[in-house]
Amino acid sequence: MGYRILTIEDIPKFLGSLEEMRNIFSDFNCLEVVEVGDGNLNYVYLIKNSKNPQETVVLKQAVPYLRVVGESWPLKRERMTIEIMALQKEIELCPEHVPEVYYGSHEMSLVIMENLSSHKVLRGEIIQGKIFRNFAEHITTFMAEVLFKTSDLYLDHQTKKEMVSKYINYDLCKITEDFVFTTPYEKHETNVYNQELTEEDLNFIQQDRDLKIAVAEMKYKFMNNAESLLHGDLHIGSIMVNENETYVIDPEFSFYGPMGFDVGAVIGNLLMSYFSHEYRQKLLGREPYVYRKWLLDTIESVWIKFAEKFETLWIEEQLSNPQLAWNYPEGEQHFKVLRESFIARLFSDTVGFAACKMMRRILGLAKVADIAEIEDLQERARIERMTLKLGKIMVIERDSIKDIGEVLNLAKELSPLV
Ligand code: SR1
Ligand code: MG
Repeated sequence: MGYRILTIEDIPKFLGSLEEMRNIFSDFNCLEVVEVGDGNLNYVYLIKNSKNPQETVVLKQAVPYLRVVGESWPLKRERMTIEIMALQKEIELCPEHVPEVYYGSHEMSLVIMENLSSHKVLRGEIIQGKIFRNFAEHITTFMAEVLFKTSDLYLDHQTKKEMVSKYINYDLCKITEDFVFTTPYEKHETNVYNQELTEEDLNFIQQDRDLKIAVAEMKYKFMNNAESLLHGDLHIGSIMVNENETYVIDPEFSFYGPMGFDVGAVIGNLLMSYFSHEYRQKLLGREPYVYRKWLLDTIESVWIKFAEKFETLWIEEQLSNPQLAWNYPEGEQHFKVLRESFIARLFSDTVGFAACKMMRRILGLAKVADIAEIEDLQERARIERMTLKLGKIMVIERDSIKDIGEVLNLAKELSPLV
């Protein structure tokens, strides 16, 4: 079967032709298909048996262009091959936080997976001011398991190098290199700004020596530090939640890169949510304190729990597989020093990448709804300026910021928690 772009009308027949769907659907004549994707890249459909809505799947297909722009922006559909492989690896390492995959076709560039029908996209839920008490616990388990167990700290030398080459993702890495690390920091035709931002606001980022150098350093790290298999786009729109469960979706940007890029994505997005809720909680008719405190506590927990879980996995790995390297009287202490310096460097990367992820959402092409959908453009610009200021400090000062508490204090200086 050659590649073809499926339409809503085609999908029931296509599903009916798949052996794997016979375990899911009892009847292919009553399938309801709705297009649900509002992402930038792909088409996503929700399919249900109208007579038995428990029988349901999600189908995601990559087209040979960027969905949000159209055929004028070609993008190889083979990105789905990476997404399918990344989902399979994540399921192997952390099945409790990844949707089940029922069928994947590299030829058709599509994947059919579990419909998380009782879960919603975290960004939308946060915009509405909902609290998820288990989120930090869950997302840190996912990140620690996947980032540790795909790194050289866990894999043997050959497997790791084979993985690096298997997950080469030229096209989507180029999107990140351009839209996270390049165009937002220059005058570029693809940038989109709130009209209330002034030339001075733009130059504050686009013409500052220290910032330009710091962002260039982060870009080089992104392109050269093949540490672990990353999700590659772990913003809060790539996470689905309900009160009890958390699922990570959409790993099409997956590749071998620096671990701090994923951790920074989560933290940078939550910092933007914190700023946006200075305004949003008032819109919802609430005092902002409780919700914004939960956001700050969550950011703190994301770093602290991630670092603890990552270190625990490393210690367990050493105990199960003791290396001669630390097998001498002071070896345990020396191993501890290595772990501390590794995690301090990972923290600096996390802060630097979080900063880039924040600034790009204000000045670059792709926005976050938390801020971009604030209708009062002056209020939006006020929140955007805070985001730019914090991003600038974080990326320039990333090596001297000592802990996550200091990041939160900087956020609170720009937008007091009251
Ligand atoms: C042109 S694509 C823009 C962004 O959408 C994705 O979610 C990634 O974040 C990418 O940078
Ligand atoms: Mg995505």
